[in-house]
Amino acid sequence: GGICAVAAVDLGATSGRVMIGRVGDGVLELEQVARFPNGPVQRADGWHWDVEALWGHVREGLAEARRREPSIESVGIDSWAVDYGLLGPDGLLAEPFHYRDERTARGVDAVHAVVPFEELYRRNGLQFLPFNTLYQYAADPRVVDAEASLLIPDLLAARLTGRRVAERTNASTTGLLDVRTGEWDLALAEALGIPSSVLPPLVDPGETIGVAGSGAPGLPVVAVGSHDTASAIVAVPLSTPHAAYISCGTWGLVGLELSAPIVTDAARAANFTNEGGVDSRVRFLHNVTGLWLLSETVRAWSEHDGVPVDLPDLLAEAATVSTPARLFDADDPSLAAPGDMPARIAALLGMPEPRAEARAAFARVIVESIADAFARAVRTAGDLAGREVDVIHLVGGGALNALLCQATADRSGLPVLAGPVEATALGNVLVQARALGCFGGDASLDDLRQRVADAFPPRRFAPRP
Ligand code: LRH
Repeated sequence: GGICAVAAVDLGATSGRVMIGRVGDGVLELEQVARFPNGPVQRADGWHWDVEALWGHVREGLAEARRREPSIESVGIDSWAVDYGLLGPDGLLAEPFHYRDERTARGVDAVHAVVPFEELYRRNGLQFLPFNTLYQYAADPRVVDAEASLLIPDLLAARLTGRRVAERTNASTTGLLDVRTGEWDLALAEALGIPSSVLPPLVDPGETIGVAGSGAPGLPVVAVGSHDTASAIVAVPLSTPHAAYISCGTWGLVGLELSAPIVTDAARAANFTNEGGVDSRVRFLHNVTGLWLLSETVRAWSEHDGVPVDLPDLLAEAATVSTPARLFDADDPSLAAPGDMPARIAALLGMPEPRAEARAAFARVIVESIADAFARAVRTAGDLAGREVDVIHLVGGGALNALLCQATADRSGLPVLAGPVEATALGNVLVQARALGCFGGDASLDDLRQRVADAFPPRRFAPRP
């Protein structure tokens, strides 16, 4: 058969990319067309995303992708969850906030005063994260003035097509979807003073959102798992219900794929979430602070030194030091905000900030602390779901970090299968390709995952005693 080509826009919390995906018989490949930095930008009123810059990069990247591969049939967009732009008649009312801006704390109290967390969990199934969209709305008075509120991928899709929709997997991270029906919980929105008019019609991965205008003339925009984690889980080569996954980038999303949500008291107490997956699967997982701890540490040292600190070099050296005796809780809330990361970690450890010659050992403590949190979350996921977990798939950028993969295997006592690194972009590409009919008829998630396993055999890390 022939080859299908699609474009994938994948916006991560540290960088964004435009890729060409090619899919066919025995073919599954990605070509990176554009990569651009992304991250929190500080303005007078707090941390934001520079969405205008992202939009420019996306448009240019798509133009370049189509120059290189004129047969591209569609584009799909994914990004981090929860953040939104409020739209008025002339576009954005204001620059979207970054979920790490601390204004969300005010929203938490306001929401819980109206709907206690226990009830919220029963209704939306989400773990408590202070930046879930419903808390952000409670700290954002402009929401009542908006015509619509669009999550970041939907915002870009609307710029391309003129259509305002809410893709369902990402909408599940707002806290305003009913965890049982997958529809907007309008009664909840009303109770929280969020006008139902700002909540756009829901679409599912695989549906065509529209055809792009001047941003990418004539190109169909297809909904994918627009929550990056939903796309990543599509491309985890899970082969049994006993497999857990860790989607490891800025965050480590640790859990299981289920067919129905678990909203028990125990799941709530363990802070496990039930996010919406592609094909109505449930992403039953916990957010562990992931590579953010390393990237922020390296950023602080680079700023201090005035020259960039090389992460791969640092990790290679970290692998040579002995296993640290003391760890810190990677999930500690004090590590959420940008800036001063080495100082904040040192404070948790009760020690001074490391001098230059102790940096590798410090990096090792960070890696082991992340791995420890990963292992605990895998164990909890299995306990809560009543499943005997026997293997962990680790996908995303973290799969390149052999030290982290091995430490996760060692601390969990389970084999870690690392890769693909590009799970999110692959999941984005596969869902588009399926929607375009490139697989001839219907392909199940199992079929898609088999293609991933064939094209990207994972690297195995056996647990050491
Ligand atoms: C990972 C991610 C995660 C969310 C967080 C805001 O990029 O989408 O799934 O919890 O960002």
